[in-house]
Amino acid sequence: MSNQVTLKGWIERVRELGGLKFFILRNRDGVTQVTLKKGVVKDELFDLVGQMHREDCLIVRGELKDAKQAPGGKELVPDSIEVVNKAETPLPIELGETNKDKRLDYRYMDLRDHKVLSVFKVRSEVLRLIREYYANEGFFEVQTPVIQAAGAEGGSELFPIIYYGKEAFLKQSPQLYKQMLMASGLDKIWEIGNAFRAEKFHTRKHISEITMVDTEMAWIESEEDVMRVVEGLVHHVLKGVSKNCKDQLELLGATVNVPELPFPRLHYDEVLKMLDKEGVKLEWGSDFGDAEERRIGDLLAKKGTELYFFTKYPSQIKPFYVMMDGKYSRGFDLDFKGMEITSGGQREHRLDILTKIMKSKGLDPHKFEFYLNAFKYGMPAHGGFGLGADRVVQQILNLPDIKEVVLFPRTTERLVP
Ligand code: AMO
Repeated sequence: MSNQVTLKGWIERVRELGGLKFFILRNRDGVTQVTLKKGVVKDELFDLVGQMHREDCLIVRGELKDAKQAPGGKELVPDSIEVVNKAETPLPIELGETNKDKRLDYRYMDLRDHKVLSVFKVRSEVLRLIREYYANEGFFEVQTPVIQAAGAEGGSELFPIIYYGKEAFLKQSPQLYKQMLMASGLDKIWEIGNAFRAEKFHTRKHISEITMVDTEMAWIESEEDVMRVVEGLVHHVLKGVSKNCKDQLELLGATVNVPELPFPRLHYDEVLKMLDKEGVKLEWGSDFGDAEERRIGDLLAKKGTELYFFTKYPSQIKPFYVMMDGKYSRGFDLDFKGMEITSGGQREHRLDILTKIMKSKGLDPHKFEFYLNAFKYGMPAHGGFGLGADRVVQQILNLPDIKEVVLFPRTTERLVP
């Protein structure tokens, strides 16, 4: 039975052996060998191969036949070849280029490397699974403004813009808006969007434009209710990736371990003790830095634990909107293999206390009137979290740099392309 196919893709390699010519065509699914034997295919097609260069893009129609010696055990014998567009020579980068900056400068070429493409196939599946989870659990998807009048996560990390002659800022997080919605009846919401952080760090896990997944839910009893959603979401994602991305994981040499539920909860004080035993002295009230996070990650990895919450953070290091019970807060973080991927908690919903905490943290409540007003007319107890989608993908694939999972990363050095 004839097996007529149409393949659209780029030339990876051309080879000529006298009366036999081959080229390898690459597309989103893999590579296919196209074989042209003089006398079997039309002369004009045979001659065309001599003018072909790597990365020209073509549409090839013909018969797909079994061929033991060809990659994937099949070869295409063409009836027609349409040259859609030719590639200039020399190429700006080679497949598998190792200079990261150059790769990012020519990202569209870099992505033709199937290993790089696989990272973004996994990323796409992670985001699809996130959507699926929220739909299954009855959350409303919302969009909050990117142009905002105030930030919620501390003033230093904002990107100012000029908005009709006034100063405004790019969204640092949907925090204030998702909380205001808790007074609305949209009582379980989620959002995916870009958030902007003017962070001048050069680390494995910081970029200036991130993809954030945010959740907020009303009528909760405590931060436990929120943590159950976080772990349910991350579990759903890892289970789905391990099932649906087998080829990509194999190509990238990554193994996904589906975690058991519930994830361990480690009290902040307990983490300090674990670090102390390791000879790492941290004063009560300090936040964990990258070194401490990695240390804890290594300790837990020995027990086969890759995902774990840090709970009961000191009130002094959590933002104003987190509910405080004296010196401990109801804020938590979720770490994945030694890296924070989420922070969240129960929020303070009592206006008088919230205003007091804001003042004690040096914030001017008048600047947040639009937000505080929402607490005057029946604001239920609520909580939520923000999950860095880029870091989730990075840790699933064990990649050393977050820029590997972002198509066009924004950093202090990168604005183009
Ligand atoms: P936070 O500021 O901790 O919390 O951000 C939440 C998650 O977003 C990711 N993230 C980043 N990823 C890469 N580069 C960055 N510069 C960066 N900054 C943050 C991390 C982090 O855990 N409003 C709160 C969340 C909440 O309480 O609902 C917030 O934004 O994975």
